[in-house]
Amino acid sequence: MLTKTITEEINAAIRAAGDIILNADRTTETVESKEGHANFVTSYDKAVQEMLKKRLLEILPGAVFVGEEEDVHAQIKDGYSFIVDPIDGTTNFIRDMHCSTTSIGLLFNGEPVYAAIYNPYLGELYTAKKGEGAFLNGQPIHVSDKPLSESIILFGTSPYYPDLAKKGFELLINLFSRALDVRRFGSAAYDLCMVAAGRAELFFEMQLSPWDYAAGSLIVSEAGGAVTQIDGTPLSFGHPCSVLARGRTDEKI
Ligand code: 2AM
Ligand code: CA
Repeated sequence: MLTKTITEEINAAIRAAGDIILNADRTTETVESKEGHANFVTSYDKAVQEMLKKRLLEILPGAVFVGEEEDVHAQIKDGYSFIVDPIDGTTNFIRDMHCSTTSIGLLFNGEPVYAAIYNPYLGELYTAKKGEGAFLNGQPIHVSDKPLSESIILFGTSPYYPDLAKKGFELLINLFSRALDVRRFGSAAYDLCMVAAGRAELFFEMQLSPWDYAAGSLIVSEAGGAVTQIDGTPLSFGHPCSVLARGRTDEKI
């Protein structure tokens, strides 16, 4: 049973992650390249993950913990699983662009039941509990119902998958020609929060990993939106897939 104490403790842990990000000493930061193009990890991604793993497993002992920066990723299974991105928007963090988030998704039997995404630069904590709505700093949020012609489109470029990146730009130019404008933040978790809060109408990326969208997908759906793969099939939380999030589903994209 997901008690208020448990969700409050998760919120406290994600705020502590934000403190680490805000207090990062850039002179001692180390940056390593991971597999593929434009894929980095810093000592702070690892430090935040280590702190969260310890705290979250104290909150729910026995839960599976899946963290982006682990060498081997655990498989989600029945019961509780945390899916965590310690810093979503690592390239922004390295460049000091002040647009990165921490993302914690809590799954029960493979489906998200609680989500928290924190943008420490703005002090914005987005949360959602299955069946109880989505919130920004405790205030209810809702997706926008603006038509495509009045929409802000968010997207990720998938720089690490060149073939997919090209397809993504083709879809982007198609949408751009029918929408108000486009934006690219560099943190998929934050993009999903923007859609949930009705600040943007649509987000897509050709391939993301479960830690990028496990929490954000629940926040969008609890805010009244829909999140699927780009072809409309359900998201997968066990392996990477494309992501399409939007407030309205009555217009063909
Ligand atoms: P990250 O900053 O945690 O790595 C940018 O397009 C979005 O894609 C960010 O949310 C980024 O998360 C994520 N991302 C970066 N590298 C990725 C990879 N190799 N596979 C999937 N998503 C990735
Ligand atoms: Ca990350």
